Amino acid sequence: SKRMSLGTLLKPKQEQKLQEPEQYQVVLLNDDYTTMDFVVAVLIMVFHKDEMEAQRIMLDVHKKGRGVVGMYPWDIAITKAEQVHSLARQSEFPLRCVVEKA
Ligand code: NFA
Repeated sequence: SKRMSLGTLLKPKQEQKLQEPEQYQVVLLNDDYTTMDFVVAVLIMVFHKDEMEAQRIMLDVHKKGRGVVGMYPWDIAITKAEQVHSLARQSEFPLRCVVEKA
């Protein structure tokens, strides 16, 4: 078929929307065995929450069964989930989190 010039097919660079990376939710799951203090410590260490925000998220997960801890690009979300599982395993807690498309 007849070929179009690239200039007609492509928008000028300045008009092209910057492609923001897709965001994924890291969701923390409640369980009956992981201590509240451990969950708060993980939220501070892995997700850089302050003490009050970490307490709020932990209690929300404790009451509701699950809760969004943060939104990140795929690679960062997966790495944070792995860090949570690694810390939990070292301390013999069953704490789990999952990564979900936002
Ligand atoms: N439900 C746990 C307890 O009562 C605390 C907890 C909160 C665990 C959030 C996992 C996630 N010790």
